[in-house]
Amino acid sequence: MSLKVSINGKLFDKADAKISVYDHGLLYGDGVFEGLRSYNGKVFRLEDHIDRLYASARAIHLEIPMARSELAEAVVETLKVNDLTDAYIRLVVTRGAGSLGLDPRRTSDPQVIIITDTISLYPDELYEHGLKIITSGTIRNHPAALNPRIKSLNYLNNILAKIEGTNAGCLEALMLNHQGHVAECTGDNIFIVLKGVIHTPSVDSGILEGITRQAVIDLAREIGLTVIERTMDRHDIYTADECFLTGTAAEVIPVIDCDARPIGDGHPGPITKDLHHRFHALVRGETRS
Ligand code: PXG
Repeated sequence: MSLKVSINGKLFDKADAKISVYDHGLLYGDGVFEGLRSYNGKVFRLEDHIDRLYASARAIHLEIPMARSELAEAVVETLKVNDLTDAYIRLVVTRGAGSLGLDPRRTSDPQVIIITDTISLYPDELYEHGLKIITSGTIRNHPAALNPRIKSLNYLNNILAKIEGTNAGCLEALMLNHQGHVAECTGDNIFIVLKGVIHTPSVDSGILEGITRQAVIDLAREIGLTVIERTMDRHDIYTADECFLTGTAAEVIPVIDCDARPIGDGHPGPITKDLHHRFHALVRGETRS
């Protein structure tokens, strides 16, 4: 059976799920998206992702032609018809087809796309031994140009940084903001542990407010750890005891090396491992049938 893709509430076979070449999503990266995950047939923090999608759309003056509840139901329905339990879900809303000019008033039909598919994960080995990252020369978007809080279809900065990473043999790359402070990785938020305290770049560092990031901050505080959201520099990464990344695909993954400098003792740390397990338990608990 071929996978079904939902476009504007209608299901199409994957091969027939198509968008106009005049769509401003394609012509200009004019649209927004979300990446979600389901476990055991249930979507983790669906409402949070829907909220962030509508906020991103709001921020780019794009009205999603569907109620939130309708979209949430369509996500669940698409998972169900595809008989997927542990899946990756991509929501995309484009500005729709228009003329070959920038003016969004010439577009008429925003496209609401729901793709559900199998998820490709980091190899298990990396959770055990940790990830090496490098700092990319490509900075995160200047917030006054395109606010990183918006999950827009314009992800070229992150893709260029990702290429720098993979060319250097690293699966993730650290991105700084326009002031040279640490922002985040190309598709993951970053945390460090120093003397038992957790630090992560604040929202005003120019980051996407990750849903996994928030879940991990809440978990850490629940077990009595202090979490500080602040301006961070690479110095903080280089001198940390532990470092880890959070994201929908990655969950919680240890970082053991940045720019060829070992972090701490060069092995995943105890707080990172504990939070990884606790995050798993949280996800299992929230997605139990
Ligand atoms: N920063 C950036 C720039 C992201 O794109 C995150 C942080 C983590 O946010 P969440 O809400 O997922 O904890 C993201 C999310 C993919 C993929 O296909 C990327 C993300 C999420 C899911 C899949 O590479 N990035």
